[in-house]
Amino acid sequence: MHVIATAGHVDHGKSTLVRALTGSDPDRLEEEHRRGLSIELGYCWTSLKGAGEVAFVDVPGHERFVSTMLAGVGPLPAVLFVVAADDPWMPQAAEHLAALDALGVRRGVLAVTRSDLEDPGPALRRAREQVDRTGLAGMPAVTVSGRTGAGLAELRTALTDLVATLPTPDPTADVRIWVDRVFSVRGAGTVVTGTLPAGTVRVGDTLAVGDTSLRVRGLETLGRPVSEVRGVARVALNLAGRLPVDLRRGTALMSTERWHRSTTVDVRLRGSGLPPAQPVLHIGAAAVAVHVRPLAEDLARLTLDQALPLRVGDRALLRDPGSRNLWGVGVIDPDPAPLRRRGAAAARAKELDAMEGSPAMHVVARGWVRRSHLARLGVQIGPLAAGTIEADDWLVSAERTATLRKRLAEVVTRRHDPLDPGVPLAAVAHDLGLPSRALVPSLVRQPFRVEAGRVFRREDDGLPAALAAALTGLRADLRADPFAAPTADRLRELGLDHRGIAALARAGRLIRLAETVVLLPDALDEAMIRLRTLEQPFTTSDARRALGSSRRVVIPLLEHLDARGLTVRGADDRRTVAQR
Ligand SMILES: Nc1nc2c(ncn2[C@@H]2O[C@H](COP(=O)(O)OP(=O)(O)OP(=O)(O)O)[C@@H](O)[C@H]2O)c(=O)[nH]1
Ligand SMILES: [Mg+2]
Repeated sequence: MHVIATAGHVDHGKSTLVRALTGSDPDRLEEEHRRGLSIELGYCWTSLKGAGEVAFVDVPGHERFVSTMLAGVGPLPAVLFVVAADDPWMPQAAEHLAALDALGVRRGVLAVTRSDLEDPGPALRRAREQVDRTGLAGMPAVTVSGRTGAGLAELRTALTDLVATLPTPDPTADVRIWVDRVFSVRGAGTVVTGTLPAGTVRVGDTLAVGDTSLRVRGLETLGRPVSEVRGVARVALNLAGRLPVDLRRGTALMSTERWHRSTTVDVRLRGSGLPPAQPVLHIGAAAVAVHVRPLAEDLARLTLDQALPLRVGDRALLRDPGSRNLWGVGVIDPDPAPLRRRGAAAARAKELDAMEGSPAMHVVARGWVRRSHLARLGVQIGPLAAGTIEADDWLVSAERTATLRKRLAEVVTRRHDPLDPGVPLAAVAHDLGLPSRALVPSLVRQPFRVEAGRVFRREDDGLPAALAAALTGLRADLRADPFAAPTADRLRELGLDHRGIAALARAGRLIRLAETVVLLPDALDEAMIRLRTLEQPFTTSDARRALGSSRRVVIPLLEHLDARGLTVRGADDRRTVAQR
């Protein structure tokens, strides 16, 4: 399916043309018929040979309904621009054209209608001249009559050609539907409609409105119930759940946890001069009051009255309702850091210049950031820039990495203690202010290394001479019987006090089972081999016999094995070797 919006001055024949193309009336309201003009958005569809189904969002042309018009064209990439043959170039034709241009709409068909009333040549030339000054320059044109049907075949061909040029959206894309209509259906509850630009929605899916999760109870497209629909499509969703009270046109319905909701956004402005301090931001079907802080001639920070799910590359427009002036907006960063220091705005402007079109710069500008957060912001990180490090969903820029490596050297050196060698990863992460300790190993470079959750300097490798001698003595004692832990007296004789034992334990050279009960690390493997030969579950006495050791050693040894998940202690104090 394809979806096209209409645009053009009031009374120029948009709705009549949509009716001629689709056979249904986009003006549904009694008031619209009575007043002979469109007030709300209208939705009709038809099937075009070679193009499949094409739906139209018919917009009102009256100057009072510009906001509604913007909600209609906002989510759509293509337009049917309608001009009357029997009228001069009119203000809302100009306003609509400027809005389409600002929103970045580049594809459309120009239809000069009411050609049964007057020669369409002059109107076509006037419109062509205007259109060619915009992003829609060169758009194909047809002359038609909504009343007699003249030129309709050519218009259908032009529309078929138009939709053939529209890109096919990704069916796996994250869903964002700007609601354009909300109504209640007796027996079904609340139904909302909108355009699904990309992605897939299924009955039973959960979609979010703000922080609220809603379930898709029913789904319709083009008036038919379906179980699944892929964008682009017009959709009507029957929603179940606690509906927010402010659910209305402009509300965004989105895939849960896939979108960042922006209240501050840095943008590129297109248009003449700077917008006023408080214009209205129109994006999708939403219209939100914003505060503009200029950062450079054509860059600004917008602060939104309401959070919206915005992504890098989104096109929007700013409108000053007083002067009716418009500015195009291109989102560069939907989640900028606050500007604190003086002169920060100028520095930020430079950064934004570099960020536009460069996903890698989003990492550079932030220093570190979660990959999943960038995905929420719509930043598609390609291959990482040289020197960028990645761990546990975090990316750290090459520049930040270099600084962190210098500081890591300082931290590890400062915290160095010869009797407690190595600095725990958590302590390093804390001192560096890192968001995750998982990043530390990637920051460690020679002469540092990571072992057993600690960062060591190469100098730490050699144990102090006294400790090395004590360890040699201990090894000799345990050679014959790995479970004959030396007594407290023997440890003293070997020159091992509490600090010495703790240092060897941290360095992974011995296992400390209790205050003065120590074994060599490979005793654990030997213990497991012997315990496996026992009938399971086994008692403490069984274990003592199998290890040929005393309760002084066996009880803390079994507790140590329990703590490491190697054995499992039952209610009756019997144990089983863990299955793994
Ligand atoms: N003779 C003739 N009249 C037309 C033609 N198209 C529209 N009209 C008439 O022009 C008037 C306005 O037509 P609409 O289709 O409602 O115009 P619109 O652009 O939808 O107007 P808004 O939605 O209010 O902006 C109606 O009275 C139509 O009958 C046409 O091709 N020929
Ligand atoms: Mg109309």
